[in-house]
Amino acid sequence: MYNQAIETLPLEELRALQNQRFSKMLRRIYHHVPFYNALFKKQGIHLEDIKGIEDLPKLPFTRKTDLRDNYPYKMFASPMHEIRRIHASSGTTGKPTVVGYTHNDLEVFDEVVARSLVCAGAKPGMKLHNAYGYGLFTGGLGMHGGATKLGMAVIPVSGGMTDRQLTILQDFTPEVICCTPSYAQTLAEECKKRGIDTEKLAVKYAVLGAEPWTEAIRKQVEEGLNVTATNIYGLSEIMGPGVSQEDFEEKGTGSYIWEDHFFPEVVDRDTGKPLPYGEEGVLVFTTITKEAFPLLRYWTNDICSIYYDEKAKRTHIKMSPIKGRADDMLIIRGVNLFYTQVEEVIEQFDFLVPNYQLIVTREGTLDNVLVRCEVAEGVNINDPKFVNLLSQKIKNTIGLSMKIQLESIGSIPRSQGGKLSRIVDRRN
Ligand code: DLL
Repeated sequence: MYNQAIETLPLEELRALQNQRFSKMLRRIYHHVPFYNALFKKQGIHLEDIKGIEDLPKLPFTRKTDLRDNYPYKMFASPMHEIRRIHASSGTTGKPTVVGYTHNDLEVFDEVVARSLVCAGAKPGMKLHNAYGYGLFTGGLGMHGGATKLGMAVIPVSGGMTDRQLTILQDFTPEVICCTPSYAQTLAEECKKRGIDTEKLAVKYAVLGAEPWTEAIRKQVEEGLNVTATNIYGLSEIMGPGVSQEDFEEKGTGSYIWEDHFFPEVVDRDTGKPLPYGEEGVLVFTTITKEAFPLLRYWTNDICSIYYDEKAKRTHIKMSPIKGRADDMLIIRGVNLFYTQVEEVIEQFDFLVPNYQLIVTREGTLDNVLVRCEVAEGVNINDPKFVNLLSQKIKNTIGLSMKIQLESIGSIPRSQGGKLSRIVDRRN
């Protein structure tokens, strides 16, 4: 572990630490962020009534629209001369969300990424092939800082230019690679196409995140690149990558949330009521150590559950893989649908590979989904048996009839380096 004392801190001590940090954070936002000051006054919230994190449900959520309304710097709790870095995440509409970091914030960022990298299998002395985008996106510089802190040699490749990525992967002998899962699929596929013997590559671990992915992609990437692949989660508003990370020896049991810095809740998406551990809802974070950009009960819109895993190496809470973002959820004939649900069905068939796309159309008042999915090598796309198997399974597990179009390898768009959109919505 990178920070054994903290990562295995007994729960009571962790709670005490969180409470102490939370109380400080509350005072900071009240006194330094006019938005929160006005909100607390408007809602009649008095700081002395908030005793600790157990009182979080009494406090309001912060939403993406609040950040947009306070664009670009009005949510900052530190003066500009204390800000050392600015990142931004572009939404689908309108202005980006701008986030800032003080020197201390960047130290924390490095710490949580260093912890995450060790959790993923990395060690000091190894080389990191960093294929997350550098720039305003937090992925590139975020992973870079944490890897440096851990004592790795960072190869700052950034995303895209697949030819160059493959040369570096072979010649620079990195033991660890990080990129989006969809780009790892692209790299795995290109290795195969070019006859690169992945047994000969030094790379052993892949740290994948920034978009939802399931076991189907894990299997494809692990086999295709000859690596152990784990999940890294995060968002710019809360920090960037390294809010949570899956352990390479505990694959499939969820990702540790570094809860000495980011306090999680899962709430009902309609009522906002906190849900018990293990129940699926919207993930909400309160940052308890951030200086420049502290957020109270930030509504991530990401759907998952959180739970303690008694068999785990660390004491921190875990989160399940993100099913999708609430605003990316499709409602098809009254049924809620995340694309990861289709991916989970695809995983069950050896004749399919998880290169797929959902095309949503509307005929009259009825919404339809067409699943385009590629087949494994040598599978006949015209054999109705395969279409029937997939469409039946989708109907039985998701409860929706979808049209299926099987396609040969290479037909469906690939990630060119960053996040990949798997839904094409043609309804408007
Ligand atoms: O994607 C930060 C990051 C970089 C995370 C590199 C991991 C690796 P944003 O661009 O602000 O930040 O996007 C954040 O991406 O709210 C989720 O919807 C999604 N997301 C991030 N990681 C995962 C993941 C970065 N592991 C948004 N699984 C988040 C599923 C993820 N979704």
